[in-house]
Amino acid sequence: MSSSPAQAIYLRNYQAPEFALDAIDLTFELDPQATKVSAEIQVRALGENRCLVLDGQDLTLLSLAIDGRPLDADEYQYQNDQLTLLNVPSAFCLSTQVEINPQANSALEGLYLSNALYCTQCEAEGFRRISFFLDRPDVLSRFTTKLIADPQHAPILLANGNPIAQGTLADGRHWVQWQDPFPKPCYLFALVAGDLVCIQDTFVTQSGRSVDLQIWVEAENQHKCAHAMRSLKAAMRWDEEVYGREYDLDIYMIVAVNDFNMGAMENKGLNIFNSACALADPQTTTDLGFQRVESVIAHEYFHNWSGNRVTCRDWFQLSLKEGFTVYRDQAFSADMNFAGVQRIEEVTMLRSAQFAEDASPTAHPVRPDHYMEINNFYTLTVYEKGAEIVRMLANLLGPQAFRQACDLYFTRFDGQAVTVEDFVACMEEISQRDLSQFMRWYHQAGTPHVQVQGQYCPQTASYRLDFQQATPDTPGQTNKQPLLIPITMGLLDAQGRPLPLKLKLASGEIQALGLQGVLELTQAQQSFEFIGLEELTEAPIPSLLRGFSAPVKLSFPYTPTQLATLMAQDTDAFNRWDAGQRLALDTLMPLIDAQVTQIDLAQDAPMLLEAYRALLTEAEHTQDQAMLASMLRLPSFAYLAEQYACIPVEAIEQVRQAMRFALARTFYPQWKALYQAQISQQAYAPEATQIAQRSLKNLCLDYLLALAAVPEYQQEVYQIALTQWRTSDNMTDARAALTLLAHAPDASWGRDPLAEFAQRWQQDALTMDQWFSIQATRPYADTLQQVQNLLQHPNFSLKNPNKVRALIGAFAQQNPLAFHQISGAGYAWLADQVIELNGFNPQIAARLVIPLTRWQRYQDTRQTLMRAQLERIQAQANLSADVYEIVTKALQV
Ligand code: B3K
Ligand code: ZN
Repeated sequence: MSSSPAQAIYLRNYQAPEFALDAIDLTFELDPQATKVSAEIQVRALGENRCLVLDGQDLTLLSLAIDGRPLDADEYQYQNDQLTLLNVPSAFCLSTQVEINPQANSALEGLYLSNALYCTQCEAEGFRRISFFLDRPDVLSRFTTKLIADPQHAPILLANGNPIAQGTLADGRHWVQWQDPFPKPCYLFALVAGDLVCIQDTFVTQSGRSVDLQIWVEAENQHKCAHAMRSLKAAMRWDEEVYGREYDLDIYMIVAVNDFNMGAMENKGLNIFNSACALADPQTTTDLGFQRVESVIAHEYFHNWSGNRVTCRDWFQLSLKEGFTVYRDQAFSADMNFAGVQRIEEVTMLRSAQFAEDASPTAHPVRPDHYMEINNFYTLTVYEKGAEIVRMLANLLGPQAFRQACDLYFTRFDGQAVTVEDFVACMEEISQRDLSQFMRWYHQAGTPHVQVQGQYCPQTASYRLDFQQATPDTPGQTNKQPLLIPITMGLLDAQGRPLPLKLKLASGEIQALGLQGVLELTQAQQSFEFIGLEELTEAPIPSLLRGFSAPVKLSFPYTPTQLATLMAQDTDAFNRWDAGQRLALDTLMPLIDAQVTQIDLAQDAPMLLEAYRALLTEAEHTQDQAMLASMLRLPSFAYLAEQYACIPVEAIEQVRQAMRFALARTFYPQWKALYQAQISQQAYAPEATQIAQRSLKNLCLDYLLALAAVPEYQQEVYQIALTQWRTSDNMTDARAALTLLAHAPDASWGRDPLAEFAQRWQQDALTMDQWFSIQATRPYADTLQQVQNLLQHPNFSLKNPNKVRALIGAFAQQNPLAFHQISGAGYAWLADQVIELNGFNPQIAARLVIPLTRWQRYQDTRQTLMRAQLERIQAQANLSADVYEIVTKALQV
């Protein structure tokens, strides 16, 4: 908890540092409760100012000297997290010694203990909890780090860079000294010490250098590292091939720790990972888990260039490294998996979760202009929408020019701390385009709405598309300006055949675009006219926003028949899927509005019925199970909720379940046959084809279990799920079956399997997280009571962020019926947890409170109840800046 009151920091007040800290030589004498940190810092004044103000938080100052001369008490001040040194020389060596208590550090920021392991997390502002320093990303220093520890407790001592010396002291403690040759901001500093084992490999870079790859874990996790290592090597090769980027040190280390606030951290040469994002084995990890490991390993590796070699000038520029790096890891994952489905998954998340953030009290631009607590800005907007911005740039420039612009960026700014403008300037320079309007994507919060109408004119054989764009107001931002929105598109005839695009320009000139083009929307209203459509007898079908070419909500008055044609025929996989989503929304939303409890497909959903029939008829012959599974999946609760200003919680859930039930019943033989056709005798491997097959199989199982309460199907579907649970050799299938059993209306179905799971995995913390999540997401109101009981379970701990996410996070974010129960009990319980967490881990507390901040989206009773909980939290003494900022924003609107 910060001792100073929370105050906003503004981008417009940025000032360059007045001192350079060229080098820092650190010595850690590690001790659980009293670690001594000595630092020798080479300081150099850059201007006239001789008053040096360093950051430092919760540090016990032991000694302070300038060029070896200890300072008198009147020569410095340490208060409000700042150490002020008056009248310093223009260049000098500052020696500091402080004491810190890693064991008492439950915020998991700075140096802390995870079980018996010392580890650090310094981004964004954790280094100030380790040593006095200029804790800002635009101060780059060369780091040397000496670690001293008891060899019994900490036989392994790791830090950034290369090991340069080691030895043993007279008192029996051992030490290792590390040196990082690359100047870096202190947020990339890391150390790890403890009893670890290592999986080793080597990678030969494109220029022929050999790099040692090491993954460090606790001994019991040694068998779970192969996938991370494979992923790392694939990422290293990919970055060489696609971006020409080579790794720069002789050693690359990854450490997995159990207690970690986020997924992982890209510390130079020493990545620290949440074990959930590094460890994987078929017995305990689902396909999704394997894919997450692959993408997070790649993400952190890619940061070595997009983030570390070229870093951020200030924290407002966070998306400069995060948006770009997410874009890079998405492109990597698309190359490793099925690209179409990969894109569908990215957009699904963006449209349900990031769009919701954009429409909430915590909405903010991809580059925010102020913050109280920077940790609150590691958001979907900064990461995922930031990645969409880079994707638009890549598409606007085309692959060659984009690569050249990236080369220019990496070369020009190597070793520097830069801004979003610097990045976009490289794009401008290479493409010779003016991207000043495009920059609005970084400044304006909110999701743009694009409304499109089509006008077909048989007389002139032309088709005109009329576009309107508008971005809604967001807190603190009104009157948004038009954006440059790239619309990748094509036209289809009524039979679904692609039509050549001949665009009539304002000059009267005709531009032939081939079968696909990109329309650049720049104005609030704009029209595009296509000519030469003499062959047509009726209006063409526009396929708009292919590949989701811009992060917008696009509407077009499609008829159900047009959507069915797009679903079946469009050349763009994403739009085939999205046409299905549109058809499903158009079908489900009127049923939700009517609050129906039963659906007669022939009457209530004739086109959707036909679409499913067509998909299931072709299913047997499909080569693309991944795509088929995506096409057959109904829109999620979250995506449906996003369509409503006021979310009808029960009606959405009721209609989704009724539709699932109706589809299950109508196509029961097809689901069963398709399910059986996907059962494979192959040994489990987390590779794309198998993953696709399992996702289709488990989707079929999901439909089958929709009939769990129907007497004539009950026994059969129960046996199918139970058999899968009992016989599967991998967690993907086991978890899918267990979830469906545990979520069945008859609670007895899940009882034994859940007990068996706990019995088998109680020693395995990560695996037990899944057990907590499955129970937290049972879609019944009485789940709250069960979740309350689970808080007391011996495997649960509020101190472990993974557990908090698995139980409390899953309940609040993935169990709408139970969380939003009209009594308000779900809200009150969440608030209790937030208040407790605020006391020891503000970052996690601030994440957890988010569902309550979305109160505006629910009906009055819920609004009142949610606000009451926010007010209760706000009234707490000792509220952290993290929670204070979020709660205040939520109550201000
Ligand atoms: N850069 C880190 C996130 C740090 C979060 C600090 N609260 C992980 C990543 O995005 O790669
Ligand atoms: Zn990142």
